[in-house]
Amino acid sequence: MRFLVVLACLVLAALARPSTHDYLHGAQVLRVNPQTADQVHYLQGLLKTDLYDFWTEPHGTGHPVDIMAQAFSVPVLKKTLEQIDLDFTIQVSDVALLLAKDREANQKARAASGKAMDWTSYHRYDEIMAWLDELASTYPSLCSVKEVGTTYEGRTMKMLTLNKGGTDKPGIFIDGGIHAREWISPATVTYMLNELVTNSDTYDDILSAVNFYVMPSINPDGYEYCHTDDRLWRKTRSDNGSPFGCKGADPNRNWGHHWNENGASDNPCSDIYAGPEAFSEIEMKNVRNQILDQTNLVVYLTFHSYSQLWLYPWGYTSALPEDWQDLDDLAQSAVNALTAVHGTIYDIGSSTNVLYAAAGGSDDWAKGEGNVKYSYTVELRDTGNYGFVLPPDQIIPTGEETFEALKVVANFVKDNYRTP
Ligand code: 0X9
Ligand code: ZN
Repeated sequence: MRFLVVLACLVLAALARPSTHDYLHGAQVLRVNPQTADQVHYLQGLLKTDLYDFWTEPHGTGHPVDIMAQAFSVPVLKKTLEQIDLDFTIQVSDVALLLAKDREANQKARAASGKAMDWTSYHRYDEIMAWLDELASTYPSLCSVKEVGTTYEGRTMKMLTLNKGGTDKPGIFIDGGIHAREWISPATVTYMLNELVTNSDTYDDILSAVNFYVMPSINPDGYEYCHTDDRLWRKTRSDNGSPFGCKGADPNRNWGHHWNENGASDNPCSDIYAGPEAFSEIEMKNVRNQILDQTNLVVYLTFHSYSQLWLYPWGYTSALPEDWQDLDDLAQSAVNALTAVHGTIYDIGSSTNVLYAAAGGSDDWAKGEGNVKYSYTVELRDTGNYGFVLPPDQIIPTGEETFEALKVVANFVKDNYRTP
């Protein structure tokens, strides 16, 4: 009976995620390293209960898993782990403190720079969109901005196109920020875009042969909600009729290729809620339409964090696409160039085999339905020291190394694909 009461309290508290960081005071992130298949299965079961926020998901023995528990449930989690003989280390001892420090670091960097846009701090959605407009007006012969729709809360979504070589060149589609809390993603995408545009003479060979379609922040409502209310928000902000008032769907479980078959939830309160149907989320529909609009896309790159992984389809099954070796080869070259910059190590493989099965991802859709051969999910820095709360002084090094990888991919397209 006592157990049931505790469980009911845990469930209610987990469902009611208040919109301030108060709920994170004393919250901890524990790291466990399952050594047996039973331990992995147990953790996978625990994930499904939605009692804790799994910063990384269990996907096999020897792969560390980071689990965030609110203060009141830390002792319960520790006891649970002890019961299955799982040692843990405390990765973050007070999440609220980590967030407060991060906020301060961001504000300081911001004040020191005084610029409307730079890569020493994380920027708000409107600032990123204003910067896209400014790029297009400063470099009109190189790029243009297109408004591609509005979000659930009415924000305008924009895409920057670089098509110096003409409209029918082979293309690379890049997006960032699908998961709201993964701030290093929009920051890295804008860093790379800035490099390409402001050094266009250096990259003239690439820019003349390859088109780029770039959407740095494709979950704007979620991203803004992170800034204003809950730094650790992952999903969109739509209302899917949850009786508990839970908002949003996981935008990376919402795409229509084997939608909701695996690794997603039907519970609107879950962080991996697939949504009521494929493309229920207007933001994902908007991005999908832009991918479909391009006739000659060769590469799709979607940037996430964290774990330092270069992943390719499939995410819905452990089977591999028949051309997986081509995707693996290009990934290896890209990662070699990335590692050469600051020594950052990445793992490479299919997302089900390296991570876990999770259907409804944008990468699977781009390959399976959008016919984009080289479709990748890149999980940027780090491997868990800061997780989603990567300090702003890591934006530039992350941008530098990831840009080298992008150049390898772009040169590959230039050398191997011609205008039809
Ligand atoms: O689970 C995800 O959506 C991605 N990891 S994250 O920690 N950033 O949430 C991985 C997605 C890999 N691709 C597919 N499963 N299709
Ligand atoms: Zn993500």
